[in-house]
Amino acid sequence: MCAADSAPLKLGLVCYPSVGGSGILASALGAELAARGHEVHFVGYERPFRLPLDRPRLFFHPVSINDYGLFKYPDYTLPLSVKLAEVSRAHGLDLLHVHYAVPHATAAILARSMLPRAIRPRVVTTLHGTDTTLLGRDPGYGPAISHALACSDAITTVSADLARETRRVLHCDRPIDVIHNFFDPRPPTRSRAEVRAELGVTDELIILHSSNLRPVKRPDLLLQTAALLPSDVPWKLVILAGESFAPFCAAVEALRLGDRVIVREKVRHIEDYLQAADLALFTSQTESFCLGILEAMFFACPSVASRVGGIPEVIVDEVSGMLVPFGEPAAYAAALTDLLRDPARRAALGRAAEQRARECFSADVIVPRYEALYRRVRAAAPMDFDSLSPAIP
Ligand code: GMT
Repeated sequence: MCAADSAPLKLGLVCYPSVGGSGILASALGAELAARGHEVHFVGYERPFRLPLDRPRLFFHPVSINDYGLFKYPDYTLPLSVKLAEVSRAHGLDLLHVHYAVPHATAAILARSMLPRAIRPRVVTTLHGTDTTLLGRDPGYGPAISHALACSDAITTVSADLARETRRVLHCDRPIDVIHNFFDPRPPTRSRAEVRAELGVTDELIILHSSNLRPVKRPDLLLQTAALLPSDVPWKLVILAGESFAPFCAAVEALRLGDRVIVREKVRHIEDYLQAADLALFTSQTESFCLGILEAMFFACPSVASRVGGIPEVIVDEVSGMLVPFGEPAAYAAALTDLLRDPARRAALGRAAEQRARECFSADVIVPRYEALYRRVRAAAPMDFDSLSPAIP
């Protein structure tokens, strides 16, 4: 390897700053890259939720959005592209790595084309899930996503399943690098006993669910499943909600789950709650990976989850968790009930889950794969965009 190959990189990262898996993953990646000596510049309308403050080589550049009277809908893509071009130029960025295609990949390729050829950064697009599975199918977005992928220097997906879906839905025939998600747990800030006391839990088993509660997460099935769990085993369902839980309070009451469900919104120290959990439940309809499952695995907490999308790449069924056909509350409840009643089995699955998380999905395994991709892309000749086949022929 020559010196240039191992030199630190200058990277621009873009993600949604809200509590969503793609933003959480991008924030963790940025922090890890900065800790490994690279210079990392986040660009976006808000500082990402889990991005650590005051770390060397980690910067945030806000994009200001003007709500001009003429616009019915404020535009973010153009100011983002201008800011990306400015930051690239000012800091000599090698590469822009955008997480979630819409609108970040389009903004990045526009930023690149605004700059003189000699200083154009490469563009890496990471697809996270609904940018392919939902927006990719939308005729108002699909061709723009296909075009942005065709113009990206490299494309990654967070699971092999999402790579297959991307080829199928977006007719993408470019190479796709599958790089699974990772998690790097911070030490909890409180003890397990302290967290359980805060939750008002005494001898009950904690079933955890963490998500942004969007419709694909199927919070309806989550609550219906809880309503079928046995009453002779002490348990509580702890929901860590990335968004407001208010829309679901009526369902909790209707299902008579008021004394079983405990909600915490937008928690900053998720590790505190992960260490207190005994089981986790994910009833998603689609899921390219499901970072929530992985976070629980790092704390030896096995999940019962839908057998959909990339989840079978995370959980080995009946070894490091339980996979259940999607959509049947009775099936999720049966799997959970078995585990609630069987501490030895729960512990065995938990141990296997933690081992798998550390061996396959730790920062030390995954981050070097992104670094290798960046170096490969930087070393390659710039793409010839004039030879691209048009997204709208
Ligand atoms: O695709 C989405 O729904 C958004 C995205 C997010 O930002 O929350 O979630 C996706 O990305 C996560 C991180 O890679 C994955 O763990 C989630 O499985 C995935 N969600 C879906 O595929 C529904």
